[in-house]
Amino acid sequence: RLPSVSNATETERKLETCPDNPPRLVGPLRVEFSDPVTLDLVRSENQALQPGGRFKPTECIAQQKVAIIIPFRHRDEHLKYWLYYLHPILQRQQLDYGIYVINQRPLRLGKGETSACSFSGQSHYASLAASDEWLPYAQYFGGVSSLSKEQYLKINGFPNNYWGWGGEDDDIFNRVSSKGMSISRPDGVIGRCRMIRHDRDKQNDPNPQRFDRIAHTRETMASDGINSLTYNVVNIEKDQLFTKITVDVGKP
Ligand code: NGS
Repeated sequence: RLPSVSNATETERKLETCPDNPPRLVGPLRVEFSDPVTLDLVRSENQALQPGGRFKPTECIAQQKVAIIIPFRHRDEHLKYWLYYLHPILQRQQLDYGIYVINQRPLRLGKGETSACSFSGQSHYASLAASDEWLPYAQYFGGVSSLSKEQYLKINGFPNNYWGWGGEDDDIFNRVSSKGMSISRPDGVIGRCRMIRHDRDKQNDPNPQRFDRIAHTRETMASDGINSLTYNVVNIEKDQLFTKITVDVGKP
């Protein structure tokens, strides 16, 4: 017998595509950062996850396959709440998804320095998209954004030549707009987000070169991006809730 051309399993072939409106959405949620949350609690509440923070619905075939990429450094307290609130939402949305925490290999912190976390309520939402709830300026592209693989490759990925705080998101805005793409900013009903307020990180001062860099994105983007990216993978950890990839991206 000839091997099947499709790699879908027998069960998948019988399933229908998930509906446009997933049936178990619950609407707005109360999001609090004062309640204690542990990773074990999140694991016990998300038992349908596959190792590495992977999920796909069993009742239908997901319309979207999404990699959620979290650039990460010293924010374990924030990540815990993120996982607690987002995993159930993404499952109710019937997405085929995976959570990838990209951990920039820690700089050596001085004695007594830890990453600071302070929380207070502030709405913030952005995606290839950002709602009106928190838009510091019209071209803002920070926070949460989404791109298809094709869109990402069209802009040659993200810049590698920004060190320290600020401007890298403006560079991505320049890339997107210079390729003639428009940015959709869903309203606060479809696109909702809650920002975890925090202090500026230590050893991450504003980058004095950022204004000069964003003035030249159009000239630099063809040679600086995914095609010039270099890094070393230091460790890959597959937790039930996420895949954490620790990378060394070098230094300025
Ligand atoms: C701009 C920064 C962006 C930053 C935004 C919001 O000034 O990278 O502020 O910052 N651009 C430059 O510095 C060129 S925030 O209010 O979140 O601290 O995302």
